[in-house]
Amino acid sequence: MRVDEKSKDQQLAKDRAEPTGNFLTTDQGIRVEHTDDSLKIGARGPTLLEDFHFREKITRFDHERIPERVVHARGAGAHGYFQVYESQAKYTRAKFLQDPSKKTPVFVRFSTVAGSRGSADTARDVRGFAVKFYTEEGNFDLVGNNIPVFFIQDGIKFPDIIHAAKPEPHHEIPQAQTAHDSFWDFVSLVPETMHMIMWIMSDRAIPRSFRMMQGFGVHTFRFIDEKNTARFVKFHWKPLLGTHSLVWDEAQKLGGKDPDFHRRDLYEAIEQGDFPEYELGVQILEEKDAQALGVDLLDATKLIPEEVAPVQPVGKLTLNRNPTNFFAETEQVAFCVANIVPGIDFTDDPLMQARLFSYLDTQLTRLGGPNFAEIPINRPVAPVHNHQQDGFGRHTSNVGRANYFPNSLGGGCPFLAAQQQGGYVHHPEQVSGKKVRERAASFNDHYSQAALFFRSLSEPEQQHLIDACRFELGKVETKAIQERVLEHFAKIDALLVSAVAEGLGLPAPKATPVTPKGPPASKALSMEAMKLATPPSIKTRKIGVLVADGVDADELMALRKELESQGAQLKVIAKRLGTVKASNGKDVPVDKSAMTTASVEYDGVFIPGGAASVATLKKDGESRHFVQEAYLHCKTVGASKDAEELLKACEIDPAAPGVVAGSKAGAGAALATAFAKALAKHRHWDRKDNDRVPA
Ligand code: HDE
Repeated sequence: MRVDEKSKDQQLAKDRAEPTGNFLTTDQGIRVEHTDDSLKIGARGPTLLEDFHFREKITRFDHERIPERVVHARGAGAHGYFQVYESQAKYTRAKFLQDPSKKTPVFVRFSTVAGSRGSADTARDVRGFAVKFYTEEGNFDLVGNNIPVFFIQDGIKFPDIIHAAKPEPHHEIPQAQTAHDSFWDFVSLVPETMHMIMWIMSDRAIPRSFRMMQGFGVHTFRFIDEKNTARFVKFHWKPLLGTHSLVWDEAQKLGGKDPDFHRRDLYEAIEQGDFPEYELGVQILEEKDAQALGVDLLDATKLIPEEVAPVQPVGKLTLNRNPTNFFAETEQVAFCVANIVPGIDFTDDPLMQARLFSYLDTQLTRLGGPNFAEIPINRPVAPVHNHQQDGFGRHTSNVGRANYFPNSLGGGCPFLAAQQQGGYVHHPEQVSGKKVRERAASFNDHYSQAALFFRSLSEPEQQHLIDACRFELGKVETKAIQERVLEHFAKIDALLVSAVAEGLGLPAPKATPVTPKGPPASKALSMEAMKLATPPSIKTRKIGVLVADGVDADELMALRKELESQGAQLKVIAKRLGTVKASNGKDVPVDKSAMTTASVEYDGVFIPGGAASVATLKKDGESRHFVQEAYLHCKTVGASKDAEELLKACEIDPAAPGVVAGSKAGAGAALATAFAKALAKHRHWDRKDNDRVPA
């Protein structure tokens, strides 16, 4: 069958209901003549049970909610397509990885893990990165995260870690955060969590955007080629916009000012045609080489450094369409690790094995029975024929009387497919051994890769990680838990343990850091190091421009021209909506009133000249706060020569890193170019006087 980029959309279109130009009806298609008053005996009399429209409307409302996901409840989705760069036949026979001219439709859902459905997007947390490929051979779900490792090694511990991370059971506090006793109690008692703890305390856990984070399949999978040769594979997604993060203060403020920050960012980018793109890459490991790696590929708390196995580019994912309806698509989508296609297979990773069971199981409750694969967003574009039947919400009306296999009454149909006909054949892995409840000795080293991660970070990244640990553990009330965590940190890194202990006011245990096996550091683990490797870009970045009456419109124009030519967005912010009067008498439209926005919603701030405008802003506390806060968050701050007065009022040195001031950078196009260049650095961590400036 021919599957292309449009296949899934065409299938979904059949279930779309378009109200425009149509009458209001009941669920039975009866046209409704009045929907504002219930049917009564007299205008002030009792309501009648026979009012079917009233009963139906209320009943349907009463049953609108379904259980939220037990984890990853908060999320946002998008449609798109995937295309390989060249055939991957040398590794896999999966059909969607063969033909570079083919676009396979996909649906992606990004999520946080711990918070409930209404929680804030910017909580410190792992992000889910789940991709459903609607391939011609059936659905393949790559249900990954934005962190390449996991907290635990065996899925039997998943309920424990999640119970510990979620709000505590007696008072259901705190929401969407791990800064509480029960989470750290578990962590302190389970050292296999240490590597993931490093990641989750790092800036990775507060991404700038879903469009700017990596994704990982986490587990080791298998690729199977046409000759049935199996190789280990690890999946990676790399965002083409680079990997960027927020700062913690910003993330916390955004939680209140715009709890939908990531959801909105994704939605708006797609609406504006700035389609998020991610490169799929694979690390391929020959089975015979696996032993020599020094880490067990079945241990999901470990990664394979890219220096050991490079990530080979495979293809590109483009997200180009927002869901039509959030509930129908993003909420009802059901990903399952067990959904794989010929050419891809599992491994014995005990975390993965638990997931193979859990997803379908949880969906039976969440989506109300066994027929959720028939919900439009979940339906494969590949044809489905089998003897599964009945149950709540069944849509398919199976034809004929032969609902069993084998049968002769139905002509033996549906019939079996041999491997050559696309039948899924499991990799015939050789296994033998005793039944035991044991952890493999090869899973034992819990500190080496935690140390590798910490040591691979740049100094500012390490400092952020230390601050995050001080924050999280600082909220823990039980001293013994803090002390136990420090004992683990002592085995990771001397700086880490001493700095965190200092913040907690506790004596640092003697550091006995492990020496990481393998490379001493890995560039791919540091976002700062990766930034140096990717061409700097300001594409899709948002710049807040502060103006008042008397602003220099020409400077504003020059800035707009430069930024927009590089794909960034400029938002004019003033005291009130409407327009401000520029110094040349023209009206400048205002995009946002200062009251409805904040510096945390922008990647940089610019103050154009115009003496009257600058004088007004200088007197205005809200404007000064905007500039100071952006500076504190290490964002690019730009000011025309006249506007440097405002910088002075904000105690900002015009010569500080990432401050682009007119007296040095010039005016008009020159200033705009210098500002864009500084913006492309994303943040300027080397500001020495940050603490001096209040935010
Ligand atoms: Fe999940 N996980 N998980 N998980 N997971 C779910 O399935 C589970 C794990 C991930 O946007 C649930 O339909 C177990 C690792 C994502 O809809 C549930 C274990 C990774 C999503 C479940 C893990 C993930 C989920 C809840 C340990 C990264 C959201 C609702 C063995 C590789 C998908 C649902 C979406 C969702 C179980 C560990 C990623 C309960 C038992 C490791 C992205 O089935």
